[in-house]
Amino acid sequence: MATTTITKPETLVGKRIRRREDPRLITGTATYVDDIKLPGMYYAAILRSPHAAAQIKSIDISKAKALKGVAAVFIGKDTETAGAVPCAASLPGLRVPYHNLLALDRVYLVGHPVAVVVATDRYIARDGVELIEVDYEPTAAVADPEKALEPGAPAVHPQWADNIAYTFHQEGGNTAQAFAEADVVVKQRIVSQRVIPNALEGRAVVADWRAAERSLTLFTSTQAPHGVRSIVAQILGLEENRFRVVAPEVGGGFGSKMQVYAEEILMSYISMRLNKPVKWIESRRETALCTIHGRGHVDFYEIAAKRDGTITGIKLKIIQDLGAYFTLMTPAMPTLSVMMMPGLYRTANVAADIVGVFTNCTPTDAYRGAGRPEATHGIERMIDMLAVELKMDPAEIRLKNFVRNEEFPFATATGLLYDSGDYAAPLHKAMDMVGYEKLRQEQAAARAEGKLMGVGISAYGEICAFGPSPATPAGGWESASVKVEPSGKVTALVGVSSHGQGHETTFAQIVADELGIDIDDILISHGDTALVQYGIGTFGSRSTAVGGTALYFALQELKPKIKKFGAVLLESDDVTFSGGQVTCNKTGKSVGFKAVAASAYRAMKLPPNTEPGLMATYFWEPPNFTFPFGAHICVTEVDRETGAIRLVRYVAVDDCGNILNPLIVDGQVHGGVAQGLGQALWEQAVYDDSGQLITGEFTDYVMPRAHMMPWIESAHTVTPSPVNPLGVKGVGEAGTIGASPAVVNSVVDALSTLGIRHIDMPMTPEKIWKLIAGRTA
Ligand code: MCN
Repeated sequence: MATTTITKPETLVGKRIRRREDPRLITGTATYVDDIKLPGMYYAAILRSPHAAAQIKSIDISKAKALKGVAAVFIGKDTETAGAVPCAASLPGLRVPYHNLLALDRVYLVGHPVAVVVATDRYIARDGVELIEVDYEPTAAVADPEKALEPGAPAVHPQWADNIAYTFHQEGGNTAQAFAEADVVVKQRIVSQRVIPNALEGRAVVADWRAAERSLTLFTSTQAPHGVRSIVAQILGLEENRFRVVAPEVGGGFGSKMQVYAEEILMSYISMRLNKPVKWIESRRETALCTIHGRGHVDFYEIAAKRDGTITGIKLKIIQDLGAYFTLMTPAMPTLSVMMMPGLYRTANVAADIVGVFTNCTPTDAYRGAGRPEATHGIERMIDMLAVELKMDPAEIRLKNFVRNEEFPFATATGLLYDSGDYAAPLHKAMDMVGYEKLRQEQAAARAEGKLMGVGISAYGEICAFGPSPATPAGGWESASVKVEPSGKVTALVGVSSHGQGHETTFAQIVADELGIDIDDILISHGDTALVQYGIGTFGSRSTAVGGTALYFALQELKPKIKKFGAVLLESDDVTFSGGQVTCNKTGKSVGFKAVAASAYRAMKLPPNTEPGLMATYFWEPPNFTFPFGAHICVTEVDRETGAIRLVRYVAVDDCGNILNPLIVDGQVHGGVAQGLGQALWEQAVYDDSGQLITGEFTDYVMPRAHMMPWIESAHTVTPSPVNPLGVKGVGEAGTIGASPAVVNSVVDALSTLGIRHIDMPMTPEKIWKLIAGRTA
């Protein structure tokens, strides 16, 4: 019975395997929500408020209802029983506004949904929207969080005149003493402006209620299908076991799709009311107005230090622009910034205050990095300013203050336990790559010629792999099942839900290595609650460290059973399983994985105390977060005449522990850097004083295009995490977190000869030109 087929001797983890999901994506044959067409399906379009703040005096839907092809029109009072958009974050004293699905008597932001028209096609639905007459009485609005705090500012929610949703204070060590004894204190107001997540695919929903079966299927472009199912089921009183949520192909999310949005609840509700499938597809304008925004910080930093550059204390006050309402995690975002405020530095004394402020704007929530880019931007700008003050090299001051290798695991002043690190290693590597000393000489020569050349460093750390369950509202574990078919084909069902990250490749690499089988025999399945055991979802760069580990443990559960079935086939009780073979240790005879799989299902002769079949499930609770880190260096040249910034070199050295797939990790870093550069240089959600979003289209909102990107030279150092057996940390957000301070530090360095010490983002040519013109004059 023994075979000698060696199917796969080499290991795949650590190799640059091309993404297995790409052929269907780049040939346009993948199935997105908008590709789903169901018999008798209706289409929905949403009327949204043109005002940032207004009373609704009346709504006349009669003309819309009379339009041929319109099946129904819903307004606020029709959907009152359908509940509200949920917020899962809780903080002491938090004021949570009731976030209704459709406006009742007031609107609180431009884009506030007012009515839904359901029709036989999407064009009729849009025409129906045009026919609704709403009598609004506009009231004063406020779109700037600092102005919202001024006495007499318009109240976003009339019941809370001060516009304050909450305040929060956290302190570690003795900041008062640190500042009292400091040789030098540097202060700066730093803005991390509001930006708009723009995934290639906007949000999209198809809801299909089958009354006879009491079942609902919701196809939605989400990062967390199980979370959507639990929350929508609770809101609408649905039975979770008859409610299937499917995330088909998801064209990016960047955090914005980890939410439960009004449209997901509304379409489910409408499908149930009409007993018909109904589809809603977001327009680009709706993305800008109605999907969450990111960042929205005004930060006030103070940093205390000794003359030798030792940082002794950090104080931070964050004014967080929350928007008019909360989505799932809105109020929690700046608390993540507070957690990461010491960055990679040893400082034992920190004090932070947050003021969460309502404005008549789109809610802010998790956008790639979620709180950590703001924290990194702040501390990395402050370190540079301190270096200028102390006339130290920005690399030297960082190296002096980094947590030292022997101090890990390192307890921070904000209550975290950094798992592992060698913070100097990526900085040294990045400095080697750019030829730091020579670069500074070139800069001196360029300056002598009157050129504006800058070198900017950022050293970032991030908290990711969310996370131990006590630290996450819906649980921080992850799950995986491994199912072996009789033919030896293997399906891994993972609770995380990839939407561009490449899990179908990296997770298959784990399976291939652990089972010693061909990667083509493996299917990674995710994003369908009817197929996959419960999972938490993909966000916070957690999928590999938490979901990948759950998968690893599910595979370990399976191995003893594979051995048992192999032992029966080999008629031996002394076998090993490796490289896809069960081998008898005495005779050297072996049997291949496929034969073992077949025998487990044929079950002619079962091993003692063993049931037929080959399947294992594992739910893994991580003991801690993981803390990746890295160093980016950006070289810029600024044109004196136009203010244009040229990105001359960009070096990114990241450490995400052991690397499963360097090709994918580089891709993640490149994409992340693009978003960080977008924030640093071009992107901004600009509201006018009346609360109109004036950068709500791609003509005004400048996304980085391919030709605007520099060549990114990426490299890695490897410091395994002790938190999980794979030794991995997250990388999905790293590029974004490291990028913005590297670029801003570089441009400020370029302009430092003109006496410029800080520039807020985005550093548009106009802003830079005005700064230069002001100094030159
Ligand atoms: N990886 C690896 N080795 C490591 C760490 C990660 O090979 N040591 C691989 C992973 O297996 C995975 C990818 O790198 O294929 C990212 O893994 P991870 O850091 O675990 O992050 P997640 O998979 O949890 O993805 C979430 C993260 C976040 S929070 C945002 S926001 C984000 C991002 O990933 N949004 C993205 N990357 C994105 N990429 C695309 N294309 N689209 C998005 O919306």
